[in-house]
Amino acid sequence: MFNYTSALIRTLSNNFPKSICKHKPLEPINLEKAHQQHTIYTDHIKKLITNVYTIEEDDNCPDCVFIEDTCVIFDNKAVITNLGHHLRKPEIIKVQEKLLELKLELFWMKEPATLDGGDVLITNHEILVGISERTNMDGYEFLKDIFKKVRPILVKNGLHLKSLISLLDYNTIVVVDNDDGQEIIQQIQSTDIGYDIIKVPDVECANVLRIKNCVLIQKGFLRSENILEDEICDRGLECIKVEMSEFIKADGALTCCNVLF
Ligand code: CIR
Repeated sequence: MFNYTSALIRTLSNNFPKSICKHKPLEPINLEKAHQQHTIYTDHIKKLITNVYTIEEDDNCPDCVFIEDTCVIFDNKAVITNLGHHLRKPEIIKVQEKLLELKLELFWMKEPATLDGGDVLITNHEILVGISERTNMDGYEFLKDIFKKVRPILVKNGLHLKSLISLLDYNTIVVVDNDDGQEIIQQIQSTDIGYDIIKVPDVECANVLRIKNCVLIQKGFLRSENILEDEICDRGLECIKVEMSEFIKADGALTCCNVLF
C-alpha cells in the first residue's frame, strides 16, 4: 500500500505567512525558509515517486500548500473535499482541474458535508475519518458511501486526526503520547483489528510520512526522533529527517503537503 506511483504537490503561496494558525506562532513564518524547507521536502518526494504533479500556488489561498486537505484519492477514485474552513474552500479549484486531467473517477463533496484530507487515515484494513473542527458526520458519510470500509473517530483536541496519529507500517500507528492521543487510540483499538502502536512524546512527530521503504520524520525533536529511528530501522526501512519548522507554525505536518496515490 505504500508503493505509490503518483503524487500531487502544490507550490507555496506568497501569502503563506498569512496562513491560518490555531495559535499565533512565537516567531512569524519566514517565507524564504519555508521555500527552502519545501524544496527539500519535494525533492525527497520526487526521488521516491515517478509521477509528481505540481499545481501552481494561488496567492489568494495562503494555505494552498497543504494540498492533502483538498482531496482523498483511493482505488482510482478521487473525492474533492468541501474544506472545513471557509477561507480554504477555493483551494479546490486548481486541484480539480488537475484531477480531471488525470482521468480519475471524481466525486464532489457538497454542503452540509465538510472534510479535510488531514482527517483521513487510510490503513490496510479500513479508512479512519476524524470528526473534528473541520470534518463533520456528513463528510464522513460521504466518504463511507464511496469507499465503504470507513470508520469515524472523534477528535476532540487537535486540528485533524493526522495531527495526532499517522501510519508507519501496514499495521502500525504512530501516536502522540498524551491524553489526546490516548483517547484516539482507545477508539481505534475498540475493534478486533489490533493495530501496533508507537508512542512519541512530541505531537509534531506523530505525523510521519511513509513512502515505499522510506519514512520521513520531523527533525528537531530528539526524543521522538530516537524512538522513531529505532522503530524504522528495526523494520528495515530508511529514515529520512526533514525540518519543517515553518509549516509547523501553520499547524502543518509532513503528510499535509502532498496527496499520494
Ligand atoms: C489550516 O489551518 O487549515 C492550515 N493552516 C493547516 C492545514 C494542515 N493540514 C494538514 O495537516 N492536513
